[in-house]
Amino acid sequence: MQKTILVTGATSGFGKAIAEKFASEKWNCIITGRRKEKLDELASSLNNTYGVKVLPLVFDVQDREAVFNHLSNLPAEWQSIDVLVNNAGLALGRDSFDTANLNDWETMIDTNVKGVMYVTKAVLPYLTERKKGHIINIGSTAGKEVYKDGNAYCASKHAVDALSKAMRMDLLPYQIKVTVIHPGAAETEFSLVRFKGDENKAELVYDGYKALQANDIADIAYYTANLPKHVCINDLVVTCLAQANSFYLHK
Ligand code: NDP
Ligand code: 8X3
Repeated sequence: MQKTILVTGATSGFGKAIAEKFASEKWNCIITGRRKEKLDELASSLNNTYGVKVLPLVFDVQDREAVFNHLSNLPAEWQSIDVLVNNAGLALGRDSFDTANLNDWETMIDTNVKGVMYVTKAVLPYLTERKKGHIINIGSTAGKEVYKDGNAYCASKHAVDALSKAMRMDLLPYQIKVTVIHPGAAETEFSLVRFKGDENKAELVYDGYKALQANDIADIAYYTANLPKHVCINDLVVTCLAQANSFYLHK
């Protein structure tokens, strides 16, 4: 039977690559994001290229009501979700604790932490009812080590790490797998968003080494989602060859 994946933040970067990878393997896809045009474009492309069914849903994961409105009453044919990927997220700014912007902090916490909680809560009934499913959370090396000027972003990704552990324990009775993938530096729109459209600053992040690419994370997500029923990768840290951890990057 054809499987279904729901991936948040599918308008660019990891989320888009994950949707493309699973669609290429004939999974039907529920894709979400705020940028409707990009989402519709991806939906058509997946449908035309791979012949899979695609349901694009436009909402902001920070908006609790919107999350539940869109996800709680999915059409019956879309309720058998096999894999949920909590990927939507962002960093805003890279500033010292004393000068960082409070609005940036709130957006990161609301998106990266509360967004994951809202989406998971809204989707869980479909998984618990069937006693089956797999939640893949996208954390970060920033969720393993705090780096200078990373404050709230690192805190939000430490929260994703903690939430993943909590989900894994609490969902054991339902036979739901929980995997958290923690990537290091990866070349997506991430730095452009972090540095608020400053292309020079964003490009510098990936200058002088080969960073992870979005399709690397998509391949890993696909691998973790296709292991035997009794096998679950709990926690996976992945960096490019040039990076050892949050602190050591060889350029
Ligand atoms: P991108 O900026 O390329 O993609 C981020 C995605 O998240 C977009 O599709 C965006 O869609 C979506 N998104 C952001 N905010 C919201 C929101 N409030 N509501 C709904 N969707 C939202 O970055 P990446 O692909 O790199 O990032 C994906 C995840 O990976 C994030 O959680 C990030 O923290 C994490 N990560 C990234 C790393 C990197 O170096 N790139 C390394 C480690 C982890 P839209 O704008 O259309 O809403
Ligand atoms: C993104 C990787 O090092 O910019 O989560 O925090 S880093």
